[in-house]
Amino acid sequence: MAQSGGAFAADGKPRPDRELSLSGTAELVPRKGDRKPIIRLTNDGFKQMGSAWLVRRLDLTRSFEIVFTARLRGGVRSGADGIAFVAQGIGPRALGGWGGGIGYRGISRSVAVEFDTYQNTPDPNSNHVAVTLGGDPDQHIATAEPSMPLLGKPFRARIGYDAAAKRITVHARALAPGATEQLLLDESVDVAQTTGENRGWIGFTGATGDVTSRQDVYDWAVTTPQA
Ligand SMILES: [Ca+2]
Repeated sequence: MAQSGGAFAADGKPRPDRELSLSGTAELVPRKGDRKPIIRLTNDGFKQMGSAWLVRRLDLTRSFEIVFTARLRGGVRSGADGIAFVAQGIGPRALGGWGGGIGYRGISRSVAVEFDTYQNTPDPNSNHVAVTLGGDPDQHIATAEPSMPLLGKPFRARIGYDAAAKRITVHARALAPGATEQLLLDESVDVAQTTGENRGWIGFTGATGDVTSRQDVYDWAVTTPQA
């Protein structure tokens, strides 16, 4: 397994400021030590949307896996709207709609795995994970309800793409001692075909609406199998 890079400084340490392209309300929040900064997609304000993409394109005809920790903290009113991992073929400044759009609505050539904390009309509940295509969060091709709450406490997600089988798998677990990982989704998706790109952009989006939350992603890493 090889760590997918971004830009690296002369001392070999990652340069997260050059590794990611941020749009909307997305910002990097430094952490102590050598740890990569937090990607803060929204900051508890109304009608925010943010996106953060790896500057370096990823070969979407190959398998990959991304792991990350997310912490979605509710605002004064219960938290909304959630975050998504997205692979897309639009570009490194792509940004979608606020509210139930989770920052990816309208990113037309995309595959999203959303972690949705607010029940809009098309949603099954206020705690679901779903795969959606073409930047349309109203059309879930698969949904699952995790056993842990997406809102409040941090959770660890692992999203794998098997390019040979053309399947996306989504695992998640609470970030607590003894928590077990749960397979949430295992869906047939052709990422390169759906994004229209053999080399596309991957990253995260998030949004708030009339209900808000602070939505952070951190400790993320992308791996690709060696040829
Ligand atoms: Ca929703």
